[in-house]
Amino acid sequence: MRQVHLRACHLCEAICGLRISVEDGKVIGIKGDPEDPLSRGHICPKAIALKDLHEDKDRLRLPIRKKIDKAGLISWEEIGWDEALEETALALVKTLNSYGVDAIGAYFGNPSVHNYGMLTHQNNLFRFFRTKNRFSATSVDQLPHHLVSMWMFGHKSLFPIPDIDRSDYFFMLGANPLASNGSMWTVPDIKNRIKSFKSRGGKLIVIDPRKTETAKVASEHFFIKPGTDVILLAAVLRILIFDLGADGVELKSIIRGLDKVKICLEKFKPEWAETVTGIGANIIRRIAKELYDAPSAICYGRMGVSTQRYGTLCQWLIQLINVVTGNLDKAGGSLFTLPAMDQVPNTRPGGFGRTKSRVRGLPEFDNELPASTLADEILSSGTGQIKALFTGAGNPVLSTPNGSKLDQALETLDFMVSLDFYINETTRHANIILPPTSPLEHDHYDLAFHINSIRNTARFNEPVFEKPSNALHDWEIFSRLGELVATELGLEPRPKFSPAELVDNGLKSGPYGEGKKENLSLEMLRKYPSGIDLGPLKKMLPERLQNPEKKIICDTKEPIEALSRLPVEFEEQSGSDLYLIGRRHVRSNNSWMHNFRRLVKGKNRCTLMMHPEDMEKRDLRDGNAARVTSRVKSIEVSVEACLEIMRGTVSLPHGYGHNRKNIQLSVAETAAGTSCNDITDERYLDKLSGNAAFNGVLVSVENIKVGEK
Ligand SMILES: Nc1nc2c(c(=O)[nH]1)N[C@H]1C(S)=C(S)[C@@H](COP(=O)(O)OP(=O)(O)OC[C@H]3O[C@@H](n4cnc5c(=O)[nH]c(N)nc54)[C@H](O)[C@@H]3O)O[C@H]1N2
Ligand SMILES: Nc1nc2c(c(=O)[nH]1)N[C@H]1C(S)=C(S)[C@@H](COP(=O)(O)OP(=O)(O)OC[C@H]3O[C@@H](n4cnc5c(=O)[nH]c(N)nc54)[C@H](O)[C@@H]3O)O[C@H]1N2
Ligand code: SF4
Ligand SMILES: [Mo]
Repeated sequence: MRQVHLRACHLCEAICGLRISVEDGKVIGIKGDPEDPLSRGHICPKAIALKDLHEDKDRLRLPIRKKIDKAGLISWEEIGWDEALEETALALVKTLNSYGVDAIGAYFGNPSVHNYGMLTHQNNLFRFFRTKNRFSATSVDQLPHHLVSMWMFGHKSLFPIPDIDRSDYFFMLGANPLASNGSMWTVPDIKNRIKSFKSRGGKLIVIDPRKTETAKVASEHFFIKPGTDVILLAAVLRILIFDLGADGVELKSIIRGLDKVKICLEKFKPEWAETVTGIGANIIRRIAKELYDAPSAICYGRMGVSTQRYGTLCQWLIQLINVVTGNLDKAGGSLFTLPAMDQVPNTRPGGFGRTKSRVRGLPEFDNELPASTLADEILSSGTGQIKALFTGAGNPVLSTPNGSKLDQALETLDFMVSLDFYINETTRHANIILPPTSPLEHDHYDLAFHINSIRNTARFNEPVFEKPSNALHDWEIFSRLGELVATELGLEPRPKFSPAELVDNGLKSGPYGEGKKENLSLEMLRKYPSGIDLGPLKKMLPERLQNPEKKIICDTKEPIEALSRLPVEFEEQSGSDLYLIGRRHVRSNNSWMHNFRRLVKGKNRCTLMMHPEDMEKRDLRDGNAARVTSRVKSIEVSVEACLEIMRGTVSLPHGYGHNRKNIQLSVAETAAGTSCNDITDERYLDKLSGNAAFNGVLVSVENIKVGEK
């Protein structure tokens, strides 16, 4: 019998609604759900691959333990859950008892934020291991957004969300939502939203060193020299404040410390910005004026400006632009969400720099250290050295800077356990891999992405398939491990609640819960599996601000000092070298969706895009093999001639490099590509936050044949 299940796609931040048809226990079709209030039927090609993920022969169904024979050959044996969990719990407790809590390291990857059970239940285990050595994909991604939100609005998760559906003007830097489907901005069906924005007369300006898919549908696109956006943004803010007198309009009475920002802006004249960024002073003036004059406007930046050497200053300046133009907390500008499960009042606001990493002295944020120093903390001996590592839903060997150093470091651990359903470039180093259920076998609620959404919506989905008898969900693995560790330590485990029960409580006590007109509960959401629309984003200031003053704080010491140092500190990176930037493709998803034939078929996508003039100087032709060298290492890649990339810049996607030994990704291995994070630099960071700077890494490129002559 055919059944249609309604379920969110959890693969990216767009959280599209799906209609999954199932017959005889098999997925026979996946389509968009037109009833979903947010995605309105939109999906991208990755959604169909949920079937492939579910059926993938390489996906682990049972725990495995590594065996190494006398000749050093590695094999894996399937073991029972009891054995696997006990061995893991004992190894972690042993590490704790022998070396102290900081000897236990943890790294959580991106999908842990897309799987609510991993969020709700991590602490069932980690409440016993309050280690300083916690790492996650945050510090190779959106760390600057959290810091800026904490500094300005009083909470790490208070993100201003671009209200594109009601806006008149959009100034977008370093984002390519047509490929990524939006980030820190849950905005499914972005292509049509941009289309209707433009047909209403909206103007979209894109700043990017590559003429991306998004730049192509923009009203105007300007190339920028990688890593220089901070100067552009400071120049725009200077014009707004100095020349146009922008002061926040209606926000004026709740802004604190703008005068201090103003003092630091003096040097950022548009003429200087032109020489640094490559964007004309007259264009910078015009953009500032248009932002000022537009009835409503958005300034938004993503990976291209977050993961570069001034990531935090860029995000801070972006929000200051939204504030002074009066576009924060305004329809058509950027507004805060009010999610049905509102974590803002119930979670830690975040903290910064309260501890430092042992080896390099990098600051903590919200009890996590920058992933760029994970390898150092494993390799450098001394008190606090990581001896045992827990990874969950991550692949830092391919996704963090200088991944090959981490690759080597992982081999030196006493013990490693990975919560993952693949043997990938990272988990191959584990002693034990604990595979959770397939995503279609557990229920789903988007704890994280309703916070970033362009409308307030809520949706809960039942599992598509029953859980197999011998399988555990991610959250059950955390619970079981927590219980075992508690027994070992003679402590109490956390009370048993399922993620669904926690969501039910959160909904009932939330802003649309019991006693409110919506009366939301899990029972209610179950009746509407396409989701419930709670309306457009609304004005919420100053009440929503989480600092005691209820003010928008502009004069936080750290960014103010960094901005005042910038004119003297800003070094022109120069020479005959090239800047490396990343790119995303709609059929790929970080490092882990290359094992599905329907997504990877076609021409090689792991190419180094390069402008023909830069190629000619290096005697390179389209398709040639080239050696790309950074401070860290050299790799070999195939070059792709591209007129749409700025001269002096080269682009290589991340997440490839599936040619390492002993992984088990049979399709990915056939189109292995090269890991661009073998040449990104763990010492090239956004200094203010410790976030990775993937974009703007200096590299040289040479024709391999020429180089070898
Ligand atoms: N050069 C460069 N590097 C980058 C980036 C870049 O733009 N350029 N982008 C960075 C960004 S933004 C990010 S977010 C990171 C991502 O980096 P990571 O989060 O470290 O890696 P992913 O590739 O997302 O790997 C996800 C892993 O989770 C597993 N997984 C998937 N679903 C589940 C699940 O439900 N449960 C469990 N237990 N496991 C699951 C997959 O099998 C896979 O092994 O990469 C970063 N690295
Ligand atoms: N298909 C697909 N979708 C995804 C992902 C994926 O891997 N594949 N990953 C998901 C994740 S984890 C994330 S975080 C989001 C990321 O979402 P986005 O940030 O929207 O995606 P990117 O493609 O990384 O866009 C960054 C852009 O910045 C540009 N850029 C590079 N350097 C600079 C610079 O110095 N200045 C400026 N102005 N621009 C620069 C790049 O050319 C690129 O176009 O995407 C999510 N969605
Ligand atoms: S855009 Fe694609 S991958 Fe992202 S949620 Fe929608 S269907 Fe899934
Ligand atoms: Mo990300």
